[in-house]
Amino acid sequence: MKLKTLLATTALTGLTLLSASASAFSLFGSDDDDTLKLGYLVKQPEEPWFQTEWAFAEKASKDLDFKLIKMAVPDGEKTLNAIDTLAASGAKGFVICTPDPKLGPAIMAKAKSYGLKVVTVDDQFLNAKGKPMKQVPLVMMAASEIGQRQGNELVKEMKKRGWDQSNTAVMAITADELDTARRRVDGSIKAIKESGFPAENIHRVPTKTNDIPGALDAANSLLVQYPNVKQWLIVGMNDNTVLGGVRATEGQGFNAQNVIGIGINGVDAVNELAKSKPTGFYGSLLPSPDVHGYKSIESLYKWVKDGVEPKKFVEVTDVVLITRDNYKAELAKKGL
Ligand code: FCA
Repeated sequence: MKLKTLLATTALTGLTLLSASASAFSLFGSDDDDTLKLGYLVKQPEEPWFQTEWAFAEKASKDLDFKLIKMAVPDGEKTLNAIDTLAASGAKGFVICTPDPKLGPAIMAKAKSYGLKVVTVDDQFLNAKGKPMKQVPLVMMAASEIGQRQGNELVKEMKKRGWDQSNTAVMAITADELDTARRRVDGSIKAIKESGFPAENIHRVPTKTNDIPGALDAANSLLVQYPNVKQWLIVGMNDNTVLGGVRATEGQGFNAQNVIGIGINGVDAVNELAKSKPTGFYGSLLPSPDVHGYKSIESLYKWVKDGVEPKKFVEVTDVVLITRDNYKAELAKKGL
């Protein structure tokens, strides 16, 4: 299925669920209906990344014959309400990408009170001391490695273009409170430094929100501080962060000739790569949202159905650089 059709279908089913979510019973059936029900809760349903996870979780639900309940949980209150709704519908567990890792203990306490099993995806829970809750199963991308790959690809493209490193700078848009984001960006900066790039030309700026507007604001505040930079390399934890950075450089008159941005997620960059003219967004690292979506819910299913405990940590390492030249073919390889 083409990515656009797949995402549109997922978004529509997601919306139907959301708009009707007032009544768990009318929506998902009651407790005495014996179809197995499992939830898939995501923090940012507007990101194609999460829509792709949902689509592949849906595929698993068809292959394995259970009912998938997709829910958007953009904040803590919605997350805890969603768990109540799931329990009332008779669901036996859920996969979650939490809107805030610090909600981990509250989510686990509520899930436990209803006897629901929990598998986390993408973002790891933190306990009250701010330490990872390693006892909760987690499926996530190899954050540091993918970050390093981002750094290496940026340097490779910069060298290919023969840029003078003395007037080139790195804009690294950070979100350090999210562990996976911190590890990706740190990995990227490490790789750039190791290539011999001047450390004093690497500038970090935190984003307030993990979306394009947040990253755009962060990037704007950085750009005004360095008016003499002639070329920018843009680092960020995902496509939207890097897209925000690229949009900010465009506002200052930069373009595809003097900006190289490489995102992470891939599926969130399709519209940008499909534009008729190239932009400063050179490409994106496409990991495996399909694997995350399928494997996480499959492991939950086996846990609920057959008592097989999931692995505590599944790290997904596959990643491919997609650019304007190869993105269609690479997405097609994954069935997107
Ligand atoms: C985090 C990011 C998402 C995606 C995911 C794998 O949750 O916010 O965009 O990169 O990790």
